[in-house]
Parts: sequence; C-alpha cells; structure tokens
Amino acid sequence: MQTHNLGYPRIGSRRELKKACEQYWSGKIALSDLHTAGESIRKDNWILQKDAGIDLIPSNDFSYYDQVLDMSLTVGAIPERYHEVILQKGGNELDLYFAMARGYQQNGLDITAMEMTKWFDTNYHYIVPEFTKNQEFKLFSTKVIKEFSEAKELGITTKPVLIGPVSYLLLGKEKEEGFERIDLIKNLLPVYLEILKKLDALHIEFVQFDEPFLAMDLTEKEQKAFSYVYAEIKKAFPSLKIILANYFDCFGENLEMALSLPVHTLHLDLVRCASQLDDILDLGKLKANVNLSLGVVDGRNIWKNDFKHSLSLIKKAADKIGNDRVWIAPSCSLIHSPCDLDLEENTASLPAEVKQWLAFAKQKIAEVVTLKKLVENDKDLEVLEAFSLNVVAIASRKSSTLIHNLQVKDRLKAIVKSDDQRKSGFSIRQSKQKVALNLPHFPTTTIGSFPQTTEVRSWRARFKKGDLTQEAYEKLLEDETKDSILWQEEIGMDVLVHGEFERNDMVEYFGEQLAGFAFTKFGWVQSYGSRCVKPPIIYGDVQRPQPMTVRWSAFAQSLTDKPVKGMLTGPVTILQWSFVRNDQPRSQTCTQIALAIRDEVVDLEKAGIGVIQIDEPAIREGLPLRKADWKAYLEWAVRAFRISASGVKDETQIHTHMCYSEFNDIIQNIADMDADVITIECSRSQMELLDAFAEFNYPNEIGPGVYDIHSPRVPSKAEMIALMEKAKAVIPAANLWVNPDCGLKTRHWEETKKALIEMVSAAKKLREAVTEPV
Ligand code: THG
Ligand code: ZN
Repeated sequence: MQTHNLGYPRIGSRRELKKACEQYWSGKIALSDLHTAGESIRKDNWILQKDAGIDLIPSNDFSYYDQVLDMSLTVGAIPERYHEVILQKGGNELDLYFAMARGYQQNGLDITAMEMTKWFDTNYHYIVPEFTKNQEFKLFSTKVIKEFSEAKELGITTKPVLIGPVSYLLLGKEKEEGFERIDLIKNLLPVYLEILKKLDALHIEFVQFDEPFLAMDLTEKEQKAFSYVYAEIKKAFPSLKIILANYFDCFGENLEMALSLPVHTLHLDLVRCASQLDDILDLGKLKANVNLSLGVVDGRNIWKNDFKHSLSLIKKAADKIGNDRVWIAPSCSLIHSPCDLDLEENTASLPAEVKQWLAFAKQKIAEVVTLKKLVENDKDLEVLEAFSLNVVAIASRKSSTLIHNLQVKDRLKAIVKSDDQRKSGFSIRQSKQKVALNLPHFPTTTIGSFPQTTEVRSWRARFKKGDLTQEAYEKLLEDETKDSILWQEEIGMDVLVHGEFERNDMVEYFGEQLAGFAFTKFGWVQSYGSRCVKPPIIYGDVQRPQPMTVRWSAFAQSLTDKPVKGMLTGPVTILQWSFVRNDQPRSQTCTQIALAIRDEVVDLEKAGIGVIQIDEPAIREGLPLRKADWKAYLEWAVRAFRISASGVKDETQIHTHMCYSEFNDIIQNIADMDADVITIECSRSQMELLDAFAEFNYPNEIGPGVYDIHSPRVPSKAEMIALMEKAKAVIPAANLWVNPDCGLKTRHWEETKKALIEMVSAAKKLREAVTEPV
C-alpha cells in the first residue's frame, strides 16, 4: 500500500508567496528574492510531506500564479501579443508569465491579460489557454524538470505533476473559427513526450497526469483523444508509471474508456462519489496490473476524516484487488484546503468544540498516513489511539447541541410558494421603478466595493487588535464612506454605492454576523494569482440574529439624494464560498441562508433603500460537472435566490451580479431568478458573453461590464463606448446599464477614479444618441 498526495497548497501557511509576488510586482523586491521565496515554500512543503510519512510526494504542484498557465508556458502556447514582451524582457520567463496573467503596460506596450475562469466547480480561477487554428507547440519552460531536480537535491524523489494533454486542451479556448481545440492533440503530444524524455533522463519513476475532464461529459472524439494519448505515451515510455488522476466526480460514461487506458494507477475521488468504487470493482474491467488510488480524504472541505468510513472503503478495495494495489490519497489536490489548523491556537471565532472536527492540509496529510498505518499496522498502540480519538471526534460532531436550531428548522418547513415570488411581473415592476428612481438612459453604477487601501485595512487591523475603539474605527469608516459618496455625486454617477470599507471579504463579512458560522485566522485558500480568500465554516443551522448592513447603507443614503444601492451577498454564493457542513444536503443549508438574507433585504427596504443588489457570482460555479445533475441544483439554487429577493414591494429594484460565467447553458435559469437588473462580467471576452442574453431575448435589465477590473489598466472612453455599441446592437438600449465588470476593492484609487470618470463620460456620450424619453 502506498500513500501519495496530489498537490500541496503553494501559497504558504502565512501567505508568503502572495506577499513575495505582490512585492515583486510593485518593484519592492528583486526577481531573485521572489525565486528565493518560491524555493523556500517548495522546500517546506516537500519536507513537511516527507516528515509526515507520505510515500510519493508531488513536484510541479507549485506555481507562481496558476498551474494551467504554467502548462501554457511549458508547451509554448504563448499568444502572439506577448511576443513583444519576450523581446523587451529578454530571457526573463517569469516576467513574460506575469504579463500573460496580469496584462502588461510598460515601455509603450499595452497588452491585455489572458482570460481567467473558474477551475471546475471550485472557487479557484485558472488562466484560460488560447489556441489558434494552426497552433504550434514547443517545449518552452522547463519548470517541471527544474523542480524535480530541486527536490532531488534535497534527497526527495518526487512524482512530477502535469495537467494531462486532453484536459489541458479542453481547458482552453479557440481564438478563431474553423477548428476544434481537441484536434490540436497531435501537435501537442510531441511536446509532452519531449518533457517525459527529459524527465526520464533524470530517472523518474512516476508521473501524475491530472485529467479532471474525465469527470465531465465527453464527446466521442474527446474520449478517443484519451485513448490515443495514453497509448502513445505508453508506447514511448513503456516502463514509466503513470498515475492518472480524475477528481471532483466519478468517471460516469467515461469509465470503460478510463479502465482501458494503459496506466499504472487510476485515482478516484471517493469523497465526491463513493459509489464508483463498487462500480469499478464489480464491473470486472479493472486490468490486473492497474492500481487504484483511493481519494478518501476530502481535499475540498475542512472536516476531519471519518476513519471508520474510509477504512471500510479501503478494505473493500483491498479485499478485492489486494493491499499492494491500493493507494491512499486526498480526493484531489490540497490547494483547495487551508494550510494548517495548528495555527488556529487562539482563534476566538473558532470554538474549541468546532475546531476538534476539522483538518486542514497538513492534518489531511497526516490522516492519509494514519489510514495506511491502520490498515497495515492495526496492533500498534499509537495508531489505535489515533483511531479512537477520531471516533470520539466524529461522534461528538454528530451529537453536538451547537449544530441544531429548532426555530430555523421550523421556519424552513413553513416556506410556501408565494415566498419565492415578487408581487408583480417584471414589466409592471419596471414601470413602477422608473417612476420611483427616475434614472436616465444608460444609468451608471458600480458593483459595490471601492478600493480597500492599506489605510482602510490598517484601521480594521488596529480595531481588531484593540488599538482603535469601535467609535474611532466607525468614524474613520464614516469619513471614507462620505468621501466616496461625495465623489460619486461629483463625477455624475447615477446609482451610488457606499463602498464597503467596513467589510473584509464579502462572504466572510456576512458569515461573521450569522449564527452557525465559524472563522479561522489563517485559513487562507488561493483564489487566483496572489489573491486569497478565507472561507467561513458553516457548522450549524444558519440564522440572522440582527441586521447586518442596514447601518452603513442608511448612513450613506443620508448623505445624498441619489439612490444608494444596498449590497448583499446571495445565498448560493455564501454557500459556495464557505466550507459547508456535510451532515445535511447543501440545498437545505442554502435555504437557511436565503431566509437570513431575505430578512436583511426587508430591513434595508424599511430603512429607505430603494435599490438592493444581491450578488450571486458563484451560481454558475456551483453547477454540477455532469449535465444530468444540473436540473436539481438549479432548481434549489434559483429558488434560494428568489426567496432572498421576494420580500419587497414592486418599486424596490433588485440587482444581482455575476462574474466569470459562461451563461449560455443556464440563461433560462438566470432569467428565472427574475432580478430587475443583472450586472455581468464581459469585458475580457469583448462582450461575447452577452450573446447568450441577446439570443434568449433576456427580458430584464442588464449591465454588461465595460471594463476589466482585474487589471490595473485604465480603459479609454472610446473603448467603453465601443463595447456598449456592441451591447446596444443586441440588447434594447432602454434595458442597458453602464458599469465595470466587478467590484473595485482590489484596485487603487488612482486608476479607479480615472476609469470611472471615463466610464461616466462614455455613458453621457451614449445618451446623446438616444432620442426617445426614458
Ligand atoms: N470572495 C470570495 N470568493 C471570491 C471572490 C470574493 N471568488 C471569486 C472572486 N471574488 C475572486 N476574487 C478575489 C478578489 C480579491 C480577493 C480575493 C478574491 C482579495 N483577497 C485579499 C487578498 O488576497 O489580499 C484577502 C481578503 C481581504 O483581505 O479582503 O482581495 O470576493 N470569497
Ligand atoms: Zn464580480
């Protein structure tokens, strides 16, 4: 029996990589310092896993920004617009890499970043590879080889991890018509073979190919590409031991194909799909020389492993195929887990009772090793002690009084159909809102947050430490809010926002005020590049003890006659961006959150707020990987949003906001959410995303984002007008809003101000062309 790990968090337990990258980008440290920071994290991770007793430790799971971008650089899929950067930067690979990730504005060049999108159904974002019809590939970056050698020098023989060639192509996007990216497989494969050859020369024994597209619905052509690729690799390297990793769901329709591949070990995610173990063992098609890697430790959630349950799976497999052919692993890479629970020694927001139910990456590694010991060494006293402690912790969670709230359960049972219906249909609401709000054509607004400057963050830090009184802290926030309101009025914004200076992360902010949530201090998880989130832990029934945002929205509204938009996060997003309890269906937890948000919406309306945004950026991300499971999810997700939004009168305008979504396949469900206005991310894709809304004849109002807030680049008025002209061609002008892609909290004021002034003037220009009255 072997233990292995699919990937370890690379951000560092104290976010060392985040800090080093941001310092490098702002010119505060040299490239060599950044390399040193990376090296030190890699070393710490390898040694941690070695000391824990993991048999097979991954390399190339480290990344300075994103593992998919690493792959693009490895196979030389560098879009032409960056070739100038190569010239300017000479051989500096990392600067080219960051230019692709973040855009490049230097020395007279102004190059946009590559697109970013969600990694399957997670909150991790990857950089989307761009492919052209005659795309050529060549070995460009040798990172994977260097990192293998680096570990070797530390005395650790690792298992290099690569995204498999089929998934790599499918993760990308065709940048021109007339081909399917999967057809590029013949061009791509030789580069993979070249990498393997170089690794082979270093005597690697194992290589891990991540092919999570095996958990998706595949076309026949895509299935065939799998068979082709792995047969060719086997032919070229007959003795190389290939671990083929599938995760996030079972193999489904791809199972027989997957079982036919000439690989050494197949990895299964038994957390997301435990039943596939029986399917595989019963089917009788597992080849006698193929091992099974059982992903029993949840890489996507923070709950302690239930050893009894895991052992039953491991023993079932071992009984059938023998101990030697069974491997133990986390379900997927641990990049989706926080690093180390031991850092939460004195975290007041994480009760000891809850903490004993948890395991983060470091603890999960130990669980994997303990599980192996429990199978191989079940007389060892230390091992038995670990087992009984685990049984106690699991039992304590099942019976804890912290978890259950009868009031919440009763309210859930009492929900009736009318609770998810607005009083009137959209067209009646639209006319009433036109009267109530009196907005011009192409009204301007922002998505909610304004820059969280170092200063604003430092106030919060000082307040939390006790160095600022609540009164002093709130006074600073009030002044900042006031400045933002006055400035928005001054530049001519139509629907204002208070700026959210009082908030940390949106989900964290709401979670902190809801019952049933706990918080860590150091539980950071990478979201994209250097950006991290600290997901709340939903351990019990959710309830809103008192209003959460009314104080700040009402204060902002008192400063102006223009409408100030109330800003809330929707139930699906709070669910999706938290670590969710696994002792009841997600739908039930989501409905509990929906009722809490509904109460807040009603209270905002009572406080005189006439426009309320309920963000649901994560609704698409929560979509199951297989189409067969979509309907059930969409039904409860859309209903939860509607429950949260339907407690108000017709005149109150409900907005929602979504980012990084492919809307085509769920446009009907987005329409079913029935928000009066939806703002969406579309500037990076040049309004392509809007096509879905246009084809569908989306009935309600839309604000297609006119500039990309993920890059510091300031867009011009002309660019924004051009994008709105594209929008106008497909959406009735009377239904269009003008706004950025997303919230502005990650930006600096300097570029934010310039960009929004341009944006307002673009809207004014657009209004000149409109002749009919509002
Ligand atoms: N919150 C959560 N998940 C998200 C987003 C979010 N997923 C999608 C999208 N937004 C990802 N975008 C970001 C943008 C900014 C940050 C994180 C994710 C960010 N993080 C701070 C950092 O890394 O410095 C830390 C958090 C803070 O201090 O506020 O800025 O908005 N849950
Ligand atoms: Zn957004």
